[in-house]
Amino acid sequence: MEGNEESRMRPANECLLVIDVQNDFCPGGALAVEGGDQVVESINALMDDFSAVVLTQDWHPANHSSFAASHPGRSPFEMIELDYGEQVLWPAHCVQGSPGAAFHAGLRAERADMIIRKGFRPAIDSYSAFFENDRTTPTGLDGYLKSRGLDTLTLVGLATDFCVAYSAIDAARLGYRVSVIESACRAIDMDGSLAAARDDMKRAGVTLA
Ligand code: VGL
Ligand code: ZN
Repeated sequence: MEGNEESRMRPANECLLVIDVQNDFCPGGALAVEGGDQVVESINALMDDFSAVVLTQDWHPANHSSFAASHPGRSPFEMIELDYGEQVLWPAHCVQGSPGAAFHAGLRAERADMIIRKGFRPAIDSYSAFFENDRTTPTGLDGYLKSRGLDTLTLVGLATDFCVAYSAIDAARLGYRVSVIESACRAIDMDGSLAAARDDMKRAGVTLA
């Protein structure tokens, strides 16, 4: 990072959790986040400071229930009621195996110890890296981190107000020490969702760095 080439290695209990740095969330992608590709360089640099790096990958079947196209007559960014509660309808994105689901080509994905995929069940979306949107179905990440003795998490990636915030809040609830480096995140920010997500994260005890 500018002005500081020095990298300070974090202790062995710390993990860098990189959320959804995938082509569809970058400019030109199906659910592009403004400036989404701008996080890649700083995330790559941060990877050198951590002995544990985990990536998440949004990974939906083509008929996923979070896609507007799966609900005749509905449009992207509308809300809908699903079995587990309210769900935003999104443009089809991060379809399993598609170029849009791949990590940004500049991301040092080879540095990851673990890649956790989420949102692969047709009937449930999963913003959080820990629980699907029914808030109860686990992804398995908690078990992975705990069994490696990783209890302190730094989150970065896309999008601040959805997958990053949901992951950070769940992690805090699960007892992890959690910080989010906002300069290495970008937001969708629909209808004030970024301000709300920042408030929710702070209330959950997440440090916004
Ligand atoms: C995300 C909306 C739908 C995210 C994923 O990564 O923040 N947002 N799927
Ligand atoms: Zn998604």
